[in-house]
Amino acid sequence: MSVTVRDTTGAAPPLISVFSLSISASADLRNFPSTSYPAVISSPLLGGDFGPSPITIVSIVAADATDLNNVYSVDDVMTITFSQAHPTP
Ligand SMILES: [Ca+2]
Repeated sequence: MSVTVRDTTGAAPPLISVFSLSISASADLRNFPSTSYPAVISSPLLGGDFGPSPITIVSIVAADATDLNNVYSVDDVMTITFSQAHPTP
């Protein structure tokens, strides 16, 4: 069985190495013709990946607005621009 995601509206993404599935007896999953008790199953953790990220780094710009020296120092700012919006950790 495979499940293809058609609409992710309102859903949180399943996390690789965290997400798993369970089937409870109330689902009444059995062989056919039915000779077994309902299956009670827990899957291993989700493996694989959802494809490579399309996000790239467009630029990295250093700035020193406070002491205006030409060395890496306190309060220097590096601005990293990505190719698209992304969730922040
Ligand atoms: Ca500096």
